[in-house]
Amino acid sequence: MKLLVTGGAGFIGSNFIIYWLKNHPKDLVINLDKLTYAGNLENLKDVEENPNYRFVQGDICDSSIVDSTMAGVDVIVHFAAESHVDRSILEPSEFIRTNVLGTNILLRSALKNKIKRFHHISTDEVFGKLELGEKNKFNERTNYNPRSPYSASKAASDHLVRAYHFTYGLPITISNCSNNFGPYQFPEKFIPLAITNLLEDKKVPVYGDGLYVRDWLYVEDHCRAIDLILQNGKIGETYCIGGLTKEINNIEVIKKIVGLLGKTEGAIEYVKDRPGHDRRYAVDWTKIKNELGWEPQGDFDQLLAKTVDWYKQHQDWWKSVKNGEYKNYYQTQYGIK
Ligand code: NAD
Ligand code: TDX
Repeated sequence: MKLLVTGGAGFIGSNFIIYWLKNHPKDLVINLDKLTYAGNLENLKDVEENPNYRFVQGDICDSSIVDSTMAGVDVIVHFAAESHVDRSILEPSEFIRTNVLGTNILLRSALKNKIKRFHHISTDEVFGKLELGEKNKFNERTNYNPRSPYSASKAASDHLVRAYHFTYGLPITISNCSNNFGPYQFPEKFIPLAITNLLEDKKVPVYGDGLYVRDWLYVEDHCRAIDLILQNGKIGETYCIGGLTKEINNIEVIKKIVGLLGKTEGAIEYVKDRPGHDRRYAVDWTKIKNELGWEPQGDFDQLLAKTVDWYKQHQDWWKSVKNGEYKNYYQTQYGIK
């Protein structure tokens, strides 16, 4: 099988390529990535010599490169996106361009090239927010209610993917997952930001009261879920993918990381809240469990410790990332260096 992975130099995409080539060594994987600030070929060093892997640098908004890269491809796994909520609040335009227009270019080309399956990676954020203390979780029937420019752009892309299925018969599947964590996550996101700041003896900025809840999903569990969808997921269907954490808030996550690194809670710094900050996400993953036999493996504390350890062992990786453009972003976002 020949797979086209978009955004394969980012956090989840690179974990997915490494996972795929390990578990499906006969398949060919093409990675189409623009290499924005979030794309990093260092993530793929272990596979760059693999004859079944090929990298193409290109923008998903560029239809000529998309068309030429798609020739002969069986399956597309579409990760490429602008992915950080805070950056979408600072400047939404690039989110609309890549996440909406770029997805449309890929869909058009997928149709022309008679792709067998277009799998779209989306987020639980398209469903909006849940309240603390309510029992509800997001599932495949939850109405869309995105509240940030990022989630609005992802919602638009989900709608387009479904529209191509119903209007033109494009064979699609969609997955909406919760917050991922693990190796190679760009340190603008909460967990790697906290770990790397603490390793640099810097404070960890916590938005608002810190009582926001996310449903943490280990990236390898996510990759396994995508694998099962690609193999057995029904065309036209959506699958929600969630984690193992039960209502754990940001402060509790930080306290665990502080403990793992032998730091003190004095390193936690409450800062101005994110505008429109969604209070709680929680995903009901019954459908993918019942239909495809997926469930997250392991335990949050153990996987968080493994992730902290990875950042301790890979200081060169994140130190080179936390440079240049990152410093400007950090200054703008947090007002501190
Ligand atoms: P990331 O920001 O780490 O990586 C995004 C990748 O896409 C980068 O390699 C970047 O260079 C590439 N890219 C961006 N614009 C591009 C363009 N125009 N053309 C080609 N490549 C482009 O993102 P991530 O955290 O790995 O997320 C991957 C996907 O998963 C995204 O679609 C995101 O919305 C979704 N998602 C992420 C999470 C999470 O917790 N990280 C949770 C749910 C869903
Ligand atoms: O400095 C911070 N301080 C803080 O308190 C940052 C960066 C975040 N936070 C909070 C905001 C959230 O409540 O931590 C929580 C997690 O924040 P992010 O890591 O920015 O993730 P989130 O906004 O929840 O979105 C993530 O999960 C869904 C990904 O970035 C998205 O790509 C994905 O779709």
